[in-house]
Amino acid sequence: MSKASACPAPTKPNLNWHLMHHSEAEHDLRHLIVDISRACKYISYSIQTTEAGLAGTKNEFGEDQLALDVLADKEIREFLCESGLVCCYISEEQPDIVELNPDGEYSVVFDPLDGSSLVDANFAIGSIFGIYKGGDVIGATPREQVAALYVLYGPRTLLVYSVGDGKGVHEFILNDVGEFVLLRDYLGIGDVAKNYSPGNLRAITTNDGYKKAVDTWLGEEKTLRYSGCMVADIHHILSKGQGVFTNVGGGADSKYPDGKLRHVFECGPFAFLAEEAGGAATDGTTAILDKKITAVDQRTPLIIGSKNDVESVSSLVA
Ligand code: AHM
Ligand code: MG
Repeated sequence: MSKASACPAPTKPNLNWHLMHHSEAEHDLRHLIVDISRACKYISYSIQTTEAGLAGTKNEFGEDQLALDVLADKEIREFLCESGLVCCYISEEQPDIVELNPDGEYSVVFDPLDGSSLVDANFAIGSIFGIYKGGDVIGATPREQVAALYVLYGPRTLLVYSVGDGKGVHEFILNDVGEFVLLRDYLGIGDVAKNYSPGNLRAITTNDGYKKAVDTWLGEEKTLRYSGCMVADIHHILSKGQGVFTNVGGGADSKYPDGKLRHVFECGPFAFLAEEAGGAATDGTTAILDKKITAVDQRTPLIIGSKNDVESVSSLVA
């Protein structure tokens, strides 16, 4: 007679259970991801309860920091410290690599609150994370990430993570008792985009290839989906199972010669998730996952989403 397990699979798997039993993440990596998710619960609460205003300080790029940017950065730092698992981190809100526990085996790269200028308009915003083993993120490539995740603070708070290696990309929802529970597993990105999401659109005045790409999308009558928060815009692709998101440069004399987005903590984590979901991410010539990280503030063009469209836009803008 076979024995009945005393611990059957839960009807609603939570993040910790999923990391343990589905993704079979190493003990410490699982704890680190859960600790990051705990920080994001506080951020989610702060967004709902804190009045959005300027903190009166500037980040390393000279941009005004919002009170919520600073708060989110602090909340994440506290949980990374508490975990004891992190030797250093790179944050959009910090000018340099921040050293934490010298014995910590992981590095974390993050944008604490992406799209925070949209807070007053009550648009969706998000947090982005990439996790590396060891302390040498500069000189590494994003393919060396051992996990990537983001949290989207919209009408609902969602968390999407992957540990790569064919284990898939999975979506969780923050429920009323403060638990991230599985909403959809194995998010996938099909090869053909019906939706397009054109960031740094000002670049079409000087980047002919980008203009051609946008004209093509218009001619094909694709559907525009652009909110101004890459977390929301790329989540749209993962959620609908297709789409293409771009943020490319406008040439040497333009405001953003290499596009607006940062390689290490914005593009790298999303490239990891997109490839795992069956999509692609490139700067036009090199896969984002294979592009070396040279500096904390390195920017890169990004074309991400459905493979066929990523390829056709790349051939125009490369
Ligand atoms: P942020 O990290 O300062 O919020 O900037 C990044 C954001 C992305 O989320 C978004 O895709 C992009 O900036 C929008 O830029 P633009 O308004 O120029 O299209
Ligand atoms: Mg950002």
